[in-house]
Amino acid sequence: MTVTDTNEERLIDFHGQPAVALRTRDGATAVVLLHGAHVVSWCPAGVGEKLFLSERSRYGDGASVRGGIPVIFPQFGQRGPLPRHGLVRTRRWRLQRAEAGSDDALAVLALSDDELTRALWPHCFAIELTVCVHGNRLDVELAVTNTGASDFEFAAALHSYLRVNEVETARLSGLHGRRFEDTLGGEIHVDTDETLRVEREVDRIYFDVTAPLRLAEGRSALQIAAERFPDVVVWNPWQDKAAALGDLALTDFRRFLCVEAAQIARPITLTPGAEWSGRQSLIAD
Ligand code: TA6
Repeated sequence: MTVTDTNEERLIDFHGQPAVALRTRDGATAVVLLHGAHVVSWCPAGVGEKLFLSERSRYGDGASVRGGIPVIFPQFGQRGPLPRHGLVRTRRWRLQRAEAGSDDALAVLALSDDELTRALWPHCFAIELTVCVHGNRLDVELAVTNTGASDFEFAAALHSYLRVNEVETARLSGLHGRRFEDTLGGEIHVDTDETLRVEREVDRIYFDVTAPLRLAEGRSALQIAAERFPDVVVWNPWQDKAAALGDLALTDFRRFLCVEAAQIARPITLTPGAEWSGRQSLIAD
């Protein structure tokens, strides 16, 4: 990318939190909080908001934002002894770089281990999140480096809350024939449906998904592609669980479907000095 105008990006205040605002020349925008390196907004050029963000979301130290794209590392959910979904979504990251090219804009945020993370997880790491907007496309890449002297193992995910007008009318395709764990009951199934329709609580981990997915609703659609994230989590809490969460309005569960790029079933082992990265790309039709 050629840097042509670094004034296009500036730190803004977003619900009392410092955030990076990205804008391309053709009008695509994204907002990334330093807290959690959390993407809270993405509007492709000429199109409205594509991510769901709860108006009741909590912000600041220790809070995890409800909506956008939470970064999950080094533990997914409660599959281990760490706080739910790991250590990095509730911490403040550093802005490493923000720049604009002739037709794109990107920000790189970084976080390393410190006393608090080592007290919970005794490993030395450096992680970076690169967020890039370009026309109708958003690329989010997570890179993890082992900066310590011994191996560690981790899971990771980009827990994207995709905005829909009415979740019951949305159709997710690309998962037909894939094996999945139904997290609600713990059983393993093979998906026999042509498209996934959400009409009740859904919490599934699909394994070894190789082709891009498509979330369609009416005339609009979003292509969801991933590199080096073999698993896909599909989640909607539905009415009762959403009400119990406390940071969603009554009918908010109808406004999103989480389609998460993930590495869960086979955690990554990193040797000292080694690096891993995974990417999710969202492309609006
Ligand atoms: O990714 C799905 C999931 O693990 C669900 O089980 C669900 O509870 C959700 O994430 C949200 O977790 P959170 O800790 O953000 O409330």
